[in-house]
Amino acid sequence: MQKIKNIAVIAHVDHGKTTLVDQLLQQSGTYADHQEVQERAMDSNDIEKERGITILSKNTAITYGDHKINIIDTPGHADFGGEVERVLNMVDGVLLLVDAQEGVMPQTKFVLKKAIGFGLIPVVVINKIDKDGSDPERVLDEVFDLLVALDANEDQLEFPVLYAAARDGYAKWEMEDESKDMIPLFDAIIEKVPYPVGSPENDTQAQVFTLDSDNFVGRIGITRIFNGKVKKGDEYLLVKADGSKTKSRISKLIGFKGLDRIEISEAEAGDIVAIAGFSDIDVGDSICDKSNPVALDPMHVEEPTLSVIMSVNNGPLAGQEGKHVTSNKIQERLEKEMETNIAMRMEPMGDASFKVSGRGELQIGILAENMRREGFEFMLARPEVVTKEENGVKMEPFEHLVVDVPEEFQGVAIEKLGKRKANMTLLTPMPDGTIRLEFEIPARGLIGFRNEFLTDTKGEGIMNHSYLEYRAYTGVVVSRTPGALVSMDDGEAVAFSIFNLQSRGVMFISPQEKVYSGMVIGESARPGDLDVNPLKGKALTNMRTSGTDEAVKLVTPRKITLESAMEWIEEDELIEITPESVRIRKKSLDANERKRNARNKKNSK
Ligand SMILES: Nc1nc2c(ncn2[C@@H]2O[C@H](COP(=O)(O)OP(=O)(O)OP(=O)(O)O)[C@@H](O)[C@H]2O)c(=O)[nH]1
Ligand SMILES: [Mg+2]
Repeated sequence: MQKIKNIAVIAHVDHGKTTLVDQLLQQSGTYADHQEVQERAMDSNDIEKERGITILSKNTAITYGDHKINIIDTPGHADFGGEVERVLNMVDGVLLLVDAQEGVMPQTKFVLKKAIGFGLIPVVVINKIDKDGSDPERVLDEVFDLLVALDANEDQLEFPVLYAAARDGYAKWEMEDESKDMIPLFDAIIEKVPYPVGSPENDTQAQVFTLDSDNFVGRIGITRIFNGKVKKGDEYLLVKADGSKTKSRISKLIGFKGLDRIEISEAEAGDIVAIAGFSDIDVGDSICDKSNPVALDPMHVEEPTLSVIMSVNNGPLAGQEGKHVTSNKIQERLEKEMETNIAMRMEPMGDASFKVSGRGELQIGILAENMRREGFEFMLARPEVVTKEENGVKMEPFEHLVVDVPEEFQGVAIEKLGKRKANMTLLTPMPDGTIRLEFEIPARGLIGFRNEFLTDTKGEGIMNHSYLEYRAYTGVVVSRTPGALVSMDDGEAVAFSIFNLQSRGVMFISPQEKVYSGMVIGESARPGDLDVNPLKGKALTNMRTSGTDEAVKLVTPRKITLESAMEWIEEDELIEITPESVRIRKKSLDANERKRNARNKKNSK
């Protein structure tokens, strides 16, 4: 029987997980000579590469001495917390990375809490010790205090600690040790992470934690084998969360080696392999012995906290840029997403619209971004938090928020967050002269806050947040103050009128861009919406003769991205998303109707 270790690498965003996995792949000699590999090799999909963040958990395998180590790299961003939760039950240990300067951050708490909940003993890796301002001892204290606060047991409090610079390829047991290579970390994994329990002699039990597909064999489930063996060509039972069972034969069995996948004929308890042959295989399903099927516990992840209504584009420019524009197509795509993404939910709302729920704006935004790249066209409304009722009390999600600001911005940060119903729990002066403020805040209060915060702190503030728990609803939270500049005509925007409108606020559009009545073309400098005309040209003769046209200098418009739009829009606005454009519009395109609605709203208050 092969000696196997299964680990997940977990941490707050950017603390160096994927970079560490690079080095483990590199230094274990997993790559073939001359194999060309990119930096952060595990971040393999397009959006991950573009943004330099991990979105999906992915597994790889290396050989170290006589051991096989299966490693799962996980995302650190709070919105993808479900990706961490779904893999923690598949491993027997975790490497918890903590940035030696930033220390324990909101998502460090979230992932460690989950790991502790699964009974795992973390191997703590204090990373980026090369950084100026790093303070490994302070960070170690923070980790210890956190474990105590999380009610860790005695074994867990005895966690091993290493100091590392993943980027520079070394880890060591003591700060004084020589900075050489990753061998101390390999040794820590071998010594400190327990072997898988379960036996190849038992009846087969395996669980799917990732779904994949292959043009030739169809759906593939990446599974952890907990007991028994799986053999190519043999028949097994697939047991779903609802208890339904289907019998099928394994048509292809795939093993992992570095970035490669290799066909194998058999694998046994403790290992992680990919299985093809079950046409309706889903994340969380069990693959069991056909005569004695004992299903594994279905996966549990935290419920979504944020939802957005996605609907068919019905604006004047609808259908011009997208390939898939119908309600049926959108529904099909969303249903497919829900099969693999166990942290998201989708609910048809009638009226060609769907409620899509997830952990945050980024998670929903990435789904929308993937869809537009696939040729979809649709609209999104303002994100709303998912409230629920407990014993007759309305509850809403709260987040743990940490902001780091230069001292001079401390006041404005506290003031603005106060308006958003944040409750300050901690104020810590940091060694680099900045102030760290910690808050508990309703998730609602964070919608649209990032932009304002960056402006208020002249781009120097850093904010991080992560899901805390549901608490009683807190009443009204302030939202965007500036109004919208709304086009009152259809056509192509004209440079000269954009120039004239610049004094009214910040423009979102450039000359020649298509606009329509009811489309938002800029942010007004004042509260309250303003109907404006971006099509009003100057008579041509004038243009040629006046000479003053030299002065028509246009300010670069603010670029509307999917996520900035999600942060920015109000309840009466929508985002129109196509493969080529992201536009903001009023829900009601008719100016008179908008005025009527506004009046009614005011009267009802
Ligand atoms: N100075 C320094 N920078 C590092 C070190 N390790 C990683 N980085 C840098 O930190 C940044 C983030 O690294 P990643 O490996 O993508 O971090 P991650 O934890 O995988 O990020 P997410 O998956 O998005 O949560 C990159 O710019 C790395 O080059 C280190 O030891 N020292
Ligand atoms: Mg990563």
